[in-house]
Amino acid sequence: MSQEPNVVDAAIIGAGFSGLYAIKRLRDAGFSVQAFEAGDGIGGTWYWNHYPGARVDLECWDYSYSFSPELQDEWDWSHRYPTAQELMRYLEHVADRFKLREHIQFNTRVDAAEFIEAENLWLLRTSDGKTLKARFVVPATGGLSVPKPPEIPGIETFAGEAYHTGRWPRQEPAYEGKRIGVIGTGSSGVQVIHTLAGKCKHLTVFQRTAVFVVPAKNHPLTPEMRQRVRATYAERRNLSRITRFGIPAPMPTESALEATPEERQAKFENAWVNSQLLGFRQCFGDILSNAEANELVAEFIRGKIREIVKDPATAQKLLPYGFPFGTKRPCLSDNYYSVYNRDDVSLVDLKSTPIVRIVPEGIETTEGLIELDMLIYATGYDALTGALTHIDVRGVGGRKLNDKWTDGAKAYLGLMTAGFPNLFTVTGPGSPGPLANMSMGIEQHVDWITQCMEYLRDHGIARIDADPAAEDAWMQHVQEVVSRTLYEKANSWYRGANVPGKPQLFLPYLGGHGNYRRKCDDVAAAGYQGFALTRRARAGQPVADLAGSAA
Ligand code: NA7
Repeated sequence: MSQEPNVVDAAIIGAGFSGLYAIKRLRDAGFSVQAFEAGDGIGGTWYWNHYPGARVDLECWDYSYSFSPELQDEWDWSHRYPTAQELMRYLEHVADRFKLREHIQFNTRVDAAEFIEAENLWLLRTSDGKTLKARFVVPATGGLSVPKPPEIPGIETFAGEAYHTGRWPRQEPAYEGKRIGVIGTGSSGVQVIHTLAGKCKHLTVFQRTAVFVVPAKNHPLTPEMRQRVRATYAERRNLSRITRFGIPAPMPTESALEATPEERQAKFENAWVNSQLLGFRQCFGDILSNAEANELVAEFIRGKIREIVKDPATAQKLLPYGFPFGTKRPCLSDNYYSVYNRDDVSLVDLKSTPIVRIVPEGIETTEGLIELDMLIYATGYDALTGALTHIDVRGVGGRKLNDKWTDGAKAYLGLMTAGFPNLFTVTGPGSPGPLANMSMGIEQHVDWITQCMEYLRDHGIARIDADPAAEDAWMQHVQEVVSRTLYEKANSWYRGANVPGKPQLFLPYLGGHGNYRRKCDDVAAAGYQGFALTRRARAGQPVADLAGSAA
């Protein structure tokens, strides 16, 4: 499409799951593409998060690309939940098989992106001191890519080794014989804890909020298991495209409160034994919307914790309270609770024993010094918006994205933020994002973006921007939907509550992957309703504005 030198059709930021697929789809549709990746390899989230025990928490059949049946058939997953390392091998294979690497410039960060209105082009500045112009920008930057350090005084004084799970060193550290402290008990912390317990001299867990951890039931896959899935893969994917969570499991409608105690017990017990991330939520239709129904699940899991953890005082500290089950992502682990029965693992409950400061020798709590050789920060991310707000993005009139998002991020359908034309926010604020299968959501977004760019090319349209009114209405709808659930009762990263000073707004769309996909398709079919399209100027003709109508 682009005829000018040093101008590409699409600049893609990031070479993880979404960046790789964006390169493929846009290139195959005839667009020139240039991707930038800060790391020295592909993989995105999986490149940075390869800490001990890092695994995906959706089954491999679902957390993988669906665009190529050949790819599905030829790739043999080893486990139900693959490790970060295996996911990296998969993504490497995808990059090689579809010849994507030649479009990626590694070790290069996009520092700034400025929209040049007169040209309808974005000017990107990269960390190698160069610039590039692009008609479209596709930040495939991921929702969990900017680590959030713990806000603890003295952090810089620690004399031992210190790592954040989201920036794990390429050279695996040695753990044997070391006294290791882990701060944080979200998904990353839980995976680190159950993996390092028994592999170091002593493990001390610093827990601020106890989480719900359900069995992973991870296991190796046999050729027969793979064959069973392959035989119905197409149906599985088709079903996933219409469900709430983007996996092949429709949600029930019956209420937990209408079931008998015996029926509930049987369903919960089955969810525990045949566990998976959404198992408990699939027991009844109101687990995420009715506090009483939710508490039944919460109490069932607390009962399991009491059964597993032998020391009642430790068990008590591990019981999750203060937020409904499922409103922070539950964690998967087959041995998390039982590691607390080991003599070489101890738990510090920061609610009763807060950290005073980090010192060269370790962590000083209100009950004294805990000496450590290694500190692991599993303290999460500046999620969903962090990757974009860390780039100096300036749209129409030089407006900074950070200024626009001061009171909370906004994007129409999670795809575009008004005033920043031709910039697509892949799985952005207002899309289901992390509250549905991310790999499904990524493909849906990249497909939509590709089709949109094809439409613009075919209709001589130079610029597309979200209509501010449509954007406001959509974000209001996002808030209305979440208000019908229990999600806002948790201080989760879904609403920026984990980052001090970050505006608090619930960003993922909870209307369900299937409904959302339909809405996006309808908007496109109606000539991009809610978007303003501007036709390319021809000699002697003024630029025409087409408000969300077909050309
Ligand atoms: P999360 O889920 O944000 O968890 C971070 C954990 O770190 C959580 O337990 C936090 O406690 C804790 N934390 C954060 N800051 C501090 C400080 N300053 N002191 C003590 N503890 C702290 O991040 P993860 O990396 O585990 O998982 C992110 C997602 O990746 C996950 O949801 C899956 O989708 C995959 P808090 O709960 O805030 O009290």
